[in-house]
Amino acid sequence: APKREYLLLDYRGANNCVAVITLNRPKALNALSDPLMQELNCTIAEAEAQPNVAAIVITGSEKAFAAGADIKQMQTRNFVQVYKDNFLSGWDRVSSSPRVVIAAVNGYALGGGCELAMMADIILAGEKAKFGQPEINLGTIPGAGGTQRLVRAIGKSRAMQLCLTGEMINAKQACDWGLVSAVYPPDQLVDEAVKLGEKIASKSKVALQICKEAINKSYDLSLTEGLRVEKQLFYSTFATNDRKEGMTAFVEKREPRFTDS
Ligand code: CO8
Repeated sequence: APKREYLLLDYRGANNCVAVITLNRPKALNALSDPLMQELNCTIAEAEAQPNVAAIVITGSEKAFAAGADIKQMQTRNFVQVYKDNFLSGWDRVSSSPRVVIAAVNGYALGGGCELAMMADIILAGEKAKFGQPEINLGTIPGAGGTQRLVRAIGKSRAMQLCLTGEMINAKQACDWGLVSAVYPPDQLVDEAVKLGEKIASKSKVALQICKEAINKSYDLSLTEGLRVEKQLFYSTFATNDRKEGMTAFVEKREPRFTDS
């Protein structure tokens, strides 16, 4: 197995259907550095390649999901360096996973940490989670979706307020605003995320992937275009065995046996 320095990977749930990636750079509150993000990308690819894996949970510690991009790494860089090196390119790998990605956020999800959580399909939070985009306090702005995904998640006025003040919101607020879908006691959060992953894993993987693709299109397209794409993707499920099995099982009053084909 590849040596991992900044995170842990294990498989949980029935048939090991849920990969759990735990960010593990405690000394820096899981600050996201280039090496950590490279490791995360490789680990996601490894988890995706397991035929049983339908969902990937990304979590951190109870103190921090991730306290943002590594400020010490960025401190001395200049414009030409970040521009030439295309800094942050590849940091959005999570958002293009064909598997279902669940962020289980305990503690701080700040800056790049909040952005990483928003790249997931579903965010669950622990009661002590804190979300924010504090880049403005550093004289900069969010660079991996904070000004874009946050607006879509919570609306313009709230996104403006968070990004312009750098203030944090707690888990309850994040849930009320629709940034996260549920809040759990901190010590139960990862188990709940795995349970959710297991439930999702009982569906047809091909249907899950198509469904994700359709929902993600709503971010990019007008309603008319989005509805058109949805219809085509819906039709495409009729090319799968799983669609036939799902409807046949319903008619025969039994559980479907999906084969991901
Ligand atoms: N980068 C580097 N080191 C960090 C970071 C960070 N973002 N956050 C915390 N650390 C380090 C601290 O320097 C400290 O190290 P040391 O012991 O060597 O001094 C250690 O972690 C513990 O931190 P604190 O002592 O500060 O812990 P506190 O409990 O007192 O405070 C806070 C916790 C409030 C979370 C505080 O650490 C903090 O404010 N951190 C910075 C938060 C922030 O500004 N984040 C935004 C960074 S900019 C950014 O993310 C740009 C987005 C780019 C895109 C990313 C794509 C995924």
